[in-house]
This record gives sequence, structure tokens and C-alpha cells, in this order.
Amino acid sequence: MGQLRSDQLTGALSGISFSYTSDPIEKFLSDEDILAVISFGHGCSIESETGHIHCGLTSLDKPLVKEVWRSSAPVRKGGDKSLFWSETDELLVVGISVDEKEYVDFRSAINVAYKRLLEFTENHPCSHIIRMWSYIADINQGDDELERYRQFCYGRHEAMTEMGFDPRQFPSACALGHAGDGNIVYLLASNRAGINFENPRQMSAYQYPREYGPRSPSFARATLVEWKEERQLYLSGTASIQGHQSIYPDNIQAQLETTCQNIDFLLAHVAEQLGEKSSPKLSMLKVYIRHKSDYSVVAEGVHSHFGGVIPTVFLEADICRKELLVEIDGLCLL
Ligand code: 3EB
Repeated sequence: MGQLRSDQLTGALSGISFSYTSDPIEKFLSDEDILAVISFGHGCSIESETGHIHCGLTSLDKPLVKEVWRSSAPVRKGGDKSLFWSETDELLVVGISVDEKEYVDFRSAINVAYKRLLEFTENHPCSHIIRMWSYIADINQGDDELERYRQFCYGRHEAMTEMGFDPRQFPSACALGHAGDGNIVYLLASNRAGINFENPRQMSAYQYPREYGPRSPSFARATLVEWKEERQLYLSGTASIQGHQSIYPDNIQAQLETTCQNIDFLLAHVAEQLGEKSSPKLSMLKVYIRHKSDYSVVAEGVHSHFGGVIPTVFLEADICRKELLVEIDGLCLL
């Protein structure tokens, strides 16, 4: 009998897998198969030697929970003061911390950080971006056009455009805020192009009208990636928006219902586009809640809508529009 490869032993053959654990991070952070670890509750920064990403948000239900990104293929890692990367032959993770004190304004800081991320990825064999995560300090601070989220969108849009992206190539994403210091952005890219999807119930974010800011948000509603052995669908942050309008301001129950329906609609649409009989199955959920006092009503609503068995984290976060109280993103396996 020939030698067994380690992937034959684990049964996980390629791509990336996610899990939540409350184990102490020292137990697994230096495991060979770790691509990155996202933890909650201790600042917003990236440890570029290890790939330990502190996302700035706090968990509302499991204070010690961490999100663990692993691959069954050999992982290589590197980084410098502000940038971290890890890779296998078929995927790339890159993260960057954004020190806005070094720039004239927040928009330029975001612009430079995004360009550095996009350039790094463009020059890598795994150059197709699948998903981006941005966690921003005080995202709702500032009035009208000067609101930090709108300035973030401005800097990001300029970076994407300067790097030659067409709106249809914008990947899935989320952008959430926290009350501490620090901004980070991280991404997952693949050696094959993902397929982006929009949600027929929502206007494409890159087409939102001017009233939402000087440049529209640069993201798709979902991105499908085909690894060697499985397909994953990455959902963008989804909230109580129909068309381009936030609906049910101040009503958490109704916002949650609309959000869940938006996800159902998106999944049904993806299934239809792919010619599949049933909708993609959710395998992980991340629920962002503006007011921690809404936690129990949201947790109950999410469990009764999607079922109680999907690994889920509930995080305290500022949603990018002031009137939005809840946002949900997640991952499906196909
Ligand atoms: C929305 O649908 C709600 O700016 O990257 C969701 C996902 C939202 C991503 C982003 C914003 C972003 O417009 C907000």
C-alpha cells in the first residue's frame, strides 16, 4: 500500500474550513493547518507573526469564542508590521491593520490600505478575491457625507476602481463598526475566480443612489467559490434593506424578519441560477447586533427561522447605516 497523504486521513480534502471554539488559543494557534484565527473582545488589530486577528467586536453569548480557519493542505505564512498573509496552493488570506494617524484623513487611510491589499493579491497566484471583512472604529461617527462609513466607502471605491475592478467583480463583503480604536481589513482569495450573485429583492449596493454617500459600497451580495472538493457560498452582510431603503427603523423584530427573508431570497435565487433544486444550506452564521439589549429577541428569532443547529456567533457591532439594528452574514456549503 502506498503512503497515505494527510488529507486522505482527515477526509477534508481542500479549500478552507471554519469552526468556532472556546479553547484557549495557545492550544491551536501554532498548529500547522491554521490559516488565521479571528477572536472577539480584545481590541482591533492583527498579529502578523501568527495570523491572530482581533476583530474589535465582542461576543454576546460566548465571551471566549474564536473563529478558526484551517486548511488540510500545507499552509505557509508571512507578514510585516501591518500586513499578514497565509496561503496554500489554492487560496490566500491577507489582512491589514489601518493606522489612520499616518494619513490626512480616514478616506485616504482606507484607500491606501485597500490598494495595498489589492496589489498584494493581484500579484499572487491566488488573485481572485472571494470575500472581504472590514472592521472599523466608530463607523457611524460624523454627519452626512462625512460619516466614517461613507468616507470608508469613498476610499474603498477609489481603490477598487484604480485597481481596475468593474462593479460586477466586487466580491462579497461586510463592514461593521466598534467603539474601540483600530481598523482592520482581511480577505480570502482563490486561484480560481468566484461567481458573484446579487439579490433580486435588493438593489445592487454598487448602484445605490447618491443620497447614501459620495461613492457607493463596493460589494456583491454573495460569492460562490469552487474548491477541488466542495463549493462554498459566502454571504455578504445582510440587513433590513429592500430596494435601496432601510425598512422598519426602530423595530428589531421586523428588521430581523426582513433580514432573514432577504437571506432566504438570496439563497433561492442562487439555487435557481445554478439550476439546483434546493437552496444552499447554511453552515455558519454571524449575527451583528447594535444594542446588546436586543440579544435575546434576536437569538430566539434566528434560531426559530434557521433552526438551532447552525454554528452561530452573536456579536455586538455598529451596523453601517445608523437606523439598522441587526445584520447577518454566513457561509453555505453546496
Ligand atoms: C447593505 O446591504 C447593508 O459596505 O461592505 C452589507 C454588506 C452592508 C457589506 C459594505 C455594507 C457592506 O447595504 C450594509
